[in-house]
Amino acid sequence: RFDEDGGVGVALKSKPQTKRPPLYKVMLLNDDYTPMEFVVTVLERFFAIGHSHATEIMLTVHKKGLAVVGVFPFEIAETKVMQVMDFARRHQHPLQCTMEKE
Ligand code: TYC
Repeated sequence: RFDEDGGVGVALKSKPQTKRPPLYKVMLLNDDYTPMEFVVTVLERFFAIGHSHATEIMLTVHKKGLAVVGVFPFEIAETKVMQVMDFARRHQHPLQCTMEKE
């Protein structure tokens, strides 16, 4: 029995519900003015990264231009970006922190 819906084409198929919430990469961008030690402090304070690894990440940003510093659900990523941007602004450094869907 064809065309039981009278040709309207009602979509009945549903996807298997296996979706996880989207994750967002939080990135630091290089600039010429923010002191290296300030960037290390940001990574320690807002991303709970130890001093040695924080120094490595900071140097990666310095050399490559940017680095992913963490991957989080939207609201956490958004909060990290706001905290870092506010901290940098309060210290009058041009450090930029952005997020991007993974
Ligand atoms: N390039 C900066 C300097 O030479 C250091 C720096 C590293 C700045 C990482 C920003 O996200 C950054 N002082």
